[in-house]
Amino acid sequence: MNASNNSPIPELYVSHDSARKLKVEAGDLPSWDLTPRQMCDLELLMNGGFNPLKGFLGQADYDNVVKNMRLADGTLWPMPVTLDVSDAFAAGVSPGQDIALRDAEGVILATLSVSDKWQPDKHLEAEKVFGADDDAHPAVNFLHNISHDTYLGGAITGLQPPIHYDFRALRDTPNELRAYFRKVGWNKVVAFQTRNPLHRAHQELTFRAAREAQANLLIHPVVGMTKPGDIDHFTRVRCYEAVLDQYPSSTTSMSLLNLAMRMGGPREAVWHGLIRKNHGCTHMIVGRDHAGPGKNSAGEDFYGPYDAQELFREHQAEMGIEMVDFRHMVYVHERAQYEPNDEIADRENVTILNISGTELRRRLAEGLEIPEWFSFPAVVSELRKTRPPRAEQGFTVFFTGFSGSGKSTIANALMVKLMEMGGRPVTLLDGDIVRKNLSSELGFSKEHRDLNIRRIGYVASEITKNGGIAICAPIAPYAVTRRAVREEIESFGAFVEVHVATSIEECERRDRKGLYKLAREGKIKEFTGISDPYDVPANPELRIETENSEVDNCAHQVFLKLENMGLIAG
Ligand code: PPS
Repeated sequence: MNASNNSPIPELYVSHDSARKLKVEAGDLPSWDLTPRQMCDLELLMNGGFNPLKGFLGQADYDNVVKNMRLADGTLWPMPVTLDVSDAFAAGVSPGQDIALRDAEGVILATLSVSDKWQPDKHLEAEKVFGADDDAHPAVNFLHNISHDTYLGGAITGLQPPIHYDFRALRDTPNELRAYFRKVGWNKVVAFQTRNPLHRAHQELTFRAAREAQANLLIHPVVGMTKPGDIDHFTRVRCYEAVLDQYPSSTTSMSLLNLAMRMGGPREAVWHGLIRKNHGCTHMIVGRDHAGPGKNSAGEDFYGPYDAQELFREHQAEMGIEMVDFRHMVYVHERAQYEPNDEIADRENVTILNISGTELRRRLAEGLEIPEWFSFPAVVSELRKTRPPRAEQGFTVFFTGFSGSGKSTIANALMVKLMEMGGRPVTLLDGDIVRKNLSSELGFSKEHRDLNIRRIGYVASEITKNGGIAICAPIAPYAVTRRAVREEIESFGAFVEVHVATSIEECERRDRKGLYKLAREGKIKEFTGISDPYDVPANPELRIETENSEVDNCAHQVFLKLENMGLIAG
């Protein structure tokens, strides 16, 4: 399997002149505005990154990919690459028709000749592709709560690549990389896939891999979509550039990959292998817990730490790319070097050091030391810029509970305490205030409530990103929407969910605004707790019982929680 993967591969683009003509014609077609994930998928479809796919999967291919990791003709393909659209859009489109695919600004990037339209069995997709129908898996959550319900399949005609303004010189299509490898005579190339900054262990691992495979090295970080909460790609690319100085430039190169990861563990590893082969690589590094999604809702790992290596090994001959597998690398203090954990024969007599991802986040959050044996000073300094100690970051406190539960009162008291303390601007997004200023046209249907909460989430995420404190106090009855808001905010700072757990009976007894009476009389429809649902938060950061506590005491509990989480200096 040592032949190079350097020759050109097919793309789905038409010539420049045809594209110009087709674009004008496509202006009249029904058009779909691509979601961020679909933009990533389309780019890799068009540039050959997903070769041999010719478009978004049709139903027969989809069914076989889900069940057997293969297209309908038997070709190995582990990940459904599907175009999900809203029911309203789907209703106006039939197989046999062409549609235009546009980016967020409305630029037509491609047309799709629709061959299939169907409603997928998402439960089956979750079970088969991701191993469990559990929303704790980011891709399963995406499938059930973000993805639309109808899939369109069909061949793509590529008109132009998506436009990127960031790091343009560092992005390469498969054919650009293949041409580069031909030019510099790299016949064997080992790819390193990553969604994290590189530390010394990664450098050692990549050096070893290149040595083992006698190959050149391609650092191939994902800059499309990674796991919610990951370090943003701007910071990561600055970190990569800092580390690249440590590699010999004649044997190592870096290129950015606009992939939307699914965190699908073993299947994702095989997918990554096929994508790297398309990008001209002959080898790929698969380490411990490759593309791992974290813990399931029972607190256990979704996949075994080396399941991805096993599945890759099983299929590598067919894939045409070889795995360089690595066990966990740890630092051996006495020898001042990194070694694979399972190859340390004298482990009784040496000091083995390791800093996990969680421990690194803790040290950054608390402004603690990050030792030189673990990372490079330039990388640590970049990370400290984006992840200052928690007490200097923005955050959001998100109260949820029934109307009249005491959310607003506690939120106000908390705001005053935080303002007394000073240091960061504090904004209160109270349910009633928001409905007056941001959401005055909205009612209380599920759709409107979701829109209202998403607006609050958006504003809170901007405040958090810019180092302020946002205090939100809406009812926010739906767990799924609260989770979406949490994910949006957690990319910038902490999200502290506080369930104000006053019972509906007590809220009705208090009936401070006289609304419960009206709700009982049917004069207010869809009233939360009376005639509309409320999902009790399963794992809020804090749950407050208000029935036997003063407001000040409740606010103090939140204050202590914030202190305990390191968000305010003790
Ligand atoms: S939601 O579900 O989060 O969008 O609700 P929110 O924006 O917090 O608005 C809740 C306030 O609106 C009043 N109100 C109702 N609440 C619930 N259900 C219905 N149908 C309804 N109609 C009006 C109520 O006073 C809520 O105020 P709070 O501050 O929660 O008591």
